[in-house]
Amino acid sequence: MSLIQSVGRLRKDAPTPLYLQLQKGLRDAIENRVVQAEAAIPTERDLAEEFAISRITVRKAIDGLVSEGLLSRRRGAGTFVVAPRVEKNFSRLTSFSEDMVARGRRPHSVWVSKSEGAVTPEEALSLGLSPGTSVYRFHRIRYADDAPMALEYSTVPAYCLSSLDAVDASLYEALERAGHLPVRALQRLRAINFSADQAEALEVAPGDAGLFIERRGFLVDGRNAEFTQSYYRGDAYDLVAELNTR
Ligand code: 16G
Repeated sequence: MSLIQSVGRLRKDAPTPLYLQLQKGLRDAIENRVVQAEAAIPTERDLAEEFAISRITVRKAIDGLVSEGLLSRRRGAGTFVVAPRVEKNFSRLTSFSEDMVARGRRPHSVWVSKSEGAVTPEEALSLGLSPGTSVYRFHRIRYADDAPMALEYSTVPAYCLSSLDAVDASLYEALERAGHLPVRALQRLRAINFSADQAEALEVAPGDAGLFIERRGFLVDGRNAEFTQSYYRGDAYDLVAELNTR
């Protein structure tokens, strides 16, 4: 079904103003995913023609949806459906794949590199490993549906996985299969601005805001299971947590 079909007919004799009728039709279509996130909606001129209403009425309807955060106008390019933010629970130890599935999004990754080697001095310190220990390194761009969400660099001690190729779609699934899923983690977060390379991979503008999250995961016996640095798109996440006084 097209967006226009989904909105249906506007009723000129109804007590509800036309712009509100159009706004509701568009809002319903976006919420029911008749138009996909990041897709362009028809131009104001086309909508006005299609519904036989003035462009001012169309603009008023769209203005409301822009201030609700459902649509965004990009100068010279048109009006687009804003991808909903992913709520990430900051008090639970979950994986990217789990977070996306929980939000009804389809996780997938593009591999930038996979490698195996002896720890570097930095990795030895961040993972608490002796020099010479073997590690696997995974660098991925992580997507929700077709939208890039994060850049991720994970280092995992080789004792946690059977081989470098054990990791396919999800690192945590591979760790779980190997009996080495982290059960506890330390995490820190800070705000960053993306460099030109990072911005290109994440399809945002250089200098746009992002979240840098570092996680160090531990096994039940206290050994290290991962050290991961993630660069999340700032416009894609809401971090939520349940807090108790004690
Ligand atoms: C999350 C974790 C990351 C972990 C990854 C595994 C945060 C801040 N980081 O991105 O540490 O390596 O999930 O995801 O949540 P996967 O199992 O989908 O590969």
